[in-house]
Amino acid sequence: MKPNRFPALGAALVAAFVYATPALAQNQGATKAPAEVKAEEKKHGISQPEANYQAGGSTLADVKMHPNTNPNAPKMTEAEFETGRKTYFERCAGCHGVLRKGATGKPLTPDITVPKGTDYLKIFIAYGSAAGMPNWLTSGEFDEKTVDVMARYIQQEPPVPPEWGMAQMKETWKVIVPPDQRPKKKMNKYNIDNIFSTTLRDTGEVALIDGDTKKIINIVKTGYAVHISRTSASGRYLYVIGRDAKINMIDLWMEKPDNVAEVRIGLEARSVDTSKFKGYEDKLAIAGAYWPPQYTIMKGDTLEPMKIVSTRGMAVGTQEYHPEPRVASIVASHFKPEFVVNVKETGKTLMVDYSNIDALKVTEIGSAPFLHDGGWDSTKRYFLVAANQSNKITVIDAKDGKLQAIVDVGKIPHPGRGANFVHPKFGPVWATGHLGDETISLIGTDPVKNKQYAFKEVQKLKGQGGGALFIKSHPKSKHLYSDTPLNPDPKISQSVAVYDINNLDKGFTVLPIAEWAGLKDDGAKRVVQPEYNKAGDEVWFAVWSAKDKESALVIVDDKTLKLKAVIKDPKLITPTGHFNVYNTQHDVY
Ligand code: DHE
Repeated sequence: MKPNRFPALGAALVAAFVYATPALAQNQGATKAPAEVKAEEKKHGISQPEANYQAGGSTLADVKMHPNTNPNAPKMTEAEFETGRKTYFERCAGCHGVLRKGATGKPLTPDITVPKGTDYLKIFIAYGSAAGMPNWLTSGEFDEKTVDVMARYIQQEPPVPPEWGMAQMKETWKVIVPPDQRPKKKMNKYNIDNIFSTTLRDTGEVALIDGDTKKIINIVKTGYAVHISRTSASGRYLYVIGRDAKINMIDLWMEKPDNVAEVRIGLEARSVDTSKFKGYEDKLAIAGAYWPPQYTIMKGDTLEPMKIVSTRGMAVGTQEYHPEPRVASIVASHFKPEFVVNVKETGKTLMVDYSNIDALKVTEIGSAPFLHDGGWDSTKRYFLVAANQSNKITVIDAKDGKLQAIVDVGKIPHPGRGANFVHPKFGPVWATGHLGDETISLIGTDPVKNKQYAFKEVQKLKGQGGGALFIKSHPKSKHLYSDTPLNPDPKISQSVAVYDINNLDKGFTVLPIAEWAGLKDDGAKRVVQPEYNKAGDEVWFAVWSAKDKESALVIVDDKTLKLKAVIKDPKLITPTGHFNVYNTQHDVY
């Protein structure tokens, strides 16, 4: 099985990748008047960004599977089954699950779908539902034929993708430069602490950018639809994971930093991190997979897979078996030799003790389903993670290994790693924005000096609108930045809101980041992910347009809130996330 790469995919498939790619976004946002979009939202009871977020694409679309037909279901030709399968993994699996047992969307197994019948299912697929199902026909995403194929496809037995164990991992594991042939000291003049690793989503690459000179150091080939970068505890290595579950390890000491090892830990994945506890720096890496549902612990210097642990099991609350609980965010504890692994569908945070992986101890902390992304509080004792479809933030105490609190927030919290700052009234707080509404929730994080506010939502700020993905501040900054790249109104998706943290009641200032980029064409220009430089006096943003349009990075002077620099280069294709080496290494946000 060969992983398909974006260049080989058709425009429709590219558009299928969620949240919406800018290509899809233009379809849904820029070409429709905001009033029209609002009317649609009203009709369906969900916002467009939310629908896009729900309609997840999966790398499993290109994986060979045995066609399982069902004698009680309407007939399908082999070609129709394959179209249905591909479309399902491109559009539906993100919500309904690989095995169709339900995730954030409803279960779609034949025992449920066959009694409903083809005509009922066609209407549902065509027009959507207030509960969150997108209107695939009326939005123009599917034609009538596809609706018919999908209505019949979901009545067949779901095909099961292959497992991915040690043998498959070892086959894909490559040490490009063995540890003893790597530099003994830093061989370049770069200020490594201030290098940025920028995701070039649709080319399967990262751009390493010198934060001091704003020049591109290297464009490094990585996995397909690359997702995040994380830094090793020493700051020397960068680990990058693609949606195809390929991890690349980049050595920043090389004269020209580049890949030194790679491995595929599954067929679909989103998260990677490395051991940070004293005595274990750079020793181990960990990555979590969406499929198969498992996490893998690897050697930190070569990515040699050492231990694979399945996350299949019972969900919190219902205590029902879930066959595919996906691994969402992973962070390394600073208090213990532990990885904090957040499992989406079962709503469990696993504190994985890596001090002896042959006798692995895992503390399982149940909270709420659909754990997604999150970050540390300023002391790095508490990990705050969004249970996004549950509209809650779960707080894990990494020191005592227990659930500290579950905090109700707005609709579909999406913090990225969140933002820490000292509130003039409530003391240290951590902030998250939301995909489903315009609010920003501030949660108190200091149980010592501000006990009455600790782990409560102490304030709701009003932001520009829903569709927020990332929020950021810095210990040296007086500002809080919130993006809204998935808002259907281009004015909002192409700008950011900035708050003065000492004067939050004043509201926000809007920075027209996309306009400042001065791009020559009419791309979606979504402004994504504020990220500070090491000094905390600049904030970087990606202006994300489709693959065939110009994109850019825009850098703002944090003191004056004025434009400081624009980085443009034909090689900067679909930039999305960016990760400053020092801030990622030390969890500064
Ligand atoms: Fe992400 C983080 C999953 C779509 C940009 N994203 C994460 C994490 C998870 C996740 C589990 C936390 C990783 C961690 O901390 O260990 N993302 C998913 C999805 O399942 C989803 C919704 C659909 C998909 O098919 O992948 C999705 N993500 C996107 C995008 O469309 C974004 C905006 C653009 C892109 O590059 O694909 C996007 N996700 C990001 C970024 C982070 C991230 C930039 C890291 C934020 C940080 O500050 O650490």
